[in-house]
Amino acid sequence: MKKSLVYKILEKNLLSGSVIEGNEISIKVNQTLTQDSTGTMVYLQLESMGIKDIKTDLSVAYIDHNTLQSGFENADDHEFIKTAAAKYGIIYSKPGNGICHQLHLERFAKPGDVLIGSDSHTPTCGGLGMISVGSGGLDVAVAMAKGYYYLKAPKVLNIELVGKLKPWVSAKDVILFVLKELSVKGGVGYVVEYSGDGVKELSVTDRATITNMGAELGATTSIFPSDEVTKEFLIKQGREKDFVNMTADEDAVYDRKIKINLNDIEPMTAMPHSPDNVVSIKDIEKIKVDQVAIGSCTNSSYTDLMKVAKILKGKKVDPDVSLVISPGSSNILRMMSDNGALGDLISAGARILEASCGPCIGMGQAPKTDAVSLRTFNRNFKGRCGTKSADVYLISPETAAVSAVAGYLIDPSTSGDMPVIELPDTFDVYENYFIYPPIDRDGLEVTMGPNIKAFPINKDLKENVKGKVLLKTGDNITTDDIMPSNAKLLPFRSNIPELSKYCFGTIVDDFHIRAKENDGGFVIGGDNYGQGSSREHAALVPLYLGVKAVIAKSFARIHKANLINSGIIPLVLKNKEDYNNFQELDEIELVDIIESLENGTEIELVNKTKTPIKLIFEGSKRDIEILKCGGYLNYAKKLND
Ligand code: MIC
Ligand code: SF4
Repeated sequence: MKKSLVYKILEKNLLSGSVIEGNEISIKVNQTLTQDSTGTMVYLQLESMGIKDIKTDLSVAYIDHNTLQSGFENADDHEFIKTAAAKYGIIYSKPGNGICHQLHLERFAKPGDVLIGSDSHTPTCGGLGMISVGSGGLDVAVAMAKGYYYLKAPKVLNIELVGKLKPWVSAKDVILFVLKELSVKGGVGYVVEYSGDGVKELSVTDRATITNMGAELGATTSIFPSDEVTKEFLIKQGREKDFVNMTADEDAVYDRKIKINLNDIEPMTAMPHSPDNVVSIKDIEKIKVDQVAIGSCTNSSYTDLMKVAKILKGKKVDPDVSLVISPGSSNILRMMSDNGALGDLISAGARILEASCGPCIGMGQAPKTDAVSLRTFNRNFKGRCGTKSADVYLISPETAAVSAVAGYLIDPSTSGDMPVIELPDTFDVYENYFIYPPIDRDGLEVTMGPNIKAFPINKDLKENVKGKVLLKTGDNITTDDIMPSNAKLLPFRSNIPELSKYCFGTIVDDFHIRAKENDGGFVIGGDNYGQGSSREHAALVPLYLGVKAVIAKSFARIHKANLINSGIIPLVLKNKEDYNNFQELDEIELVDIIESLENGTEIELVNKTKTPIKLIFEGSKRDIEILKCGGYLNYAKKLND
């Protein structure tokens, strides 16, 4: 059978199982990445595994999220990660070096290899022909400790790109267009594989913008072939030796195919409050803008920021607009400083931040009350920017720059000639923000500040599980809803008890109180429960508060894996209409759950006042063993005993 690129790489790295759609397989992991806000948990978990050396070819610990040190907490987390990196043989990327995905693409990503990262936007490196999957921190710790990763062999959705983008239309508009077509759950269960003549029209960083936001489709990952464009990118980064040509077989077999003519795409925006709420900008009324934020792992490449600098050169940011720019990497910032583009940004009135996630994760720059904020980022969930009443629109860097000058959200294609960016022959890479692990690591220990607390561990699953419905949520609940993340809360990523006070904070203020008063209980969700980030805090905090199971119409991939790893049972309603039969504080019981899980039969839920409801567990035999042990760490311990 003619193979997709995805299946070729999975087969190359296969450790167990057979790569047939729907089968559970394990694959060899070549590289891992962590960032600091998920990384503290990862390295605590790695510590608990008692290993000496990691099993990957390369692992990198980036510090890019919690870079605002308003107290000792973040600085302590950085120190912990730095010492853990040295102890286990991991490369440490200092704060200020840039955003993990942009840096990994520039410095380490390799076509044909497998990367697992504790961040949902790890698929960015798919732009370079690599299988790069975002996962919960524990899966990354296991990948480092054991060298493998388990996943369900995915369905493959082929997006064939033909034609050429019109002036002022860019890669961001392409992925917004795809989101409009497929929605935030359209990619669940799939890897998206791009092909077609249109691919060669896109640079590696354009491709990375597209694979980055495949996370917003709910896809396991997205991938582009590795071709001459990839080779040229690697040569400029001084990494020609990493190049391998990787493409799908001609006439490869796919589970679903879509064809997109790049020429049909217009400048787009995702309107509040979902990345799939997409329209063509020309079809909406002019909107007055208060803030424009440029950067994030989606749009902070050299080309993106140079386009912005060219548009702003000699112009002035509108008096009512705050324009803030966070570059993707220190090298990009340095190059723009050397070639004068940084001066053009500053002269126009832009606020320049350090190379980091910055406003994308609410690390400062929360807009004013009721503000309209245009962002080149990837998520516009309500409240994520730090201001609940703000409206965030996702747009391309071109649209951002033109709108910052105009003071309104406008279609950039009415703005005359589009800037063309010439890439330098070399990116003149330098290494001063990377700390490589010492060769002799004997006797090295980690440093843990007072803010770093132990993480909760579950107990063995019981045959019957009962409790009250603590919360009933709607569809597309995000991990930003379950465990909000902002400048105030990020310092507590290694302090679950403190974080727990804010659980489900965008929906209710008192979830932690409800949970304590009722000795834990259940959460009821709608479709696509847990979409968004990879943060396992969205499972660890509910675990700490005694949540036993989440019952939903359907789940997002990474969050479901995080629930299982924490020993919280994700259960799907057999009949979606039964969602209407739950009310908060209903007393419910899961009956004979272990027996049903083992026999693969439906699980009966008894609701004291109503007729029983049928639930389904959608997972592998291994997942069931993990749940029976009360989570992955207990399971791994039992395997070792
Ligand atoms: C995000 O963009 O939501 C984050 C912050 O990068 C998260 C990780 C986290 O919560 O630490 C993600 O995307 O996985
Ligand atoms: Fe950082 Fe934002 Fe990218 Fe998450 S989405 S990794 S917060 S830049």
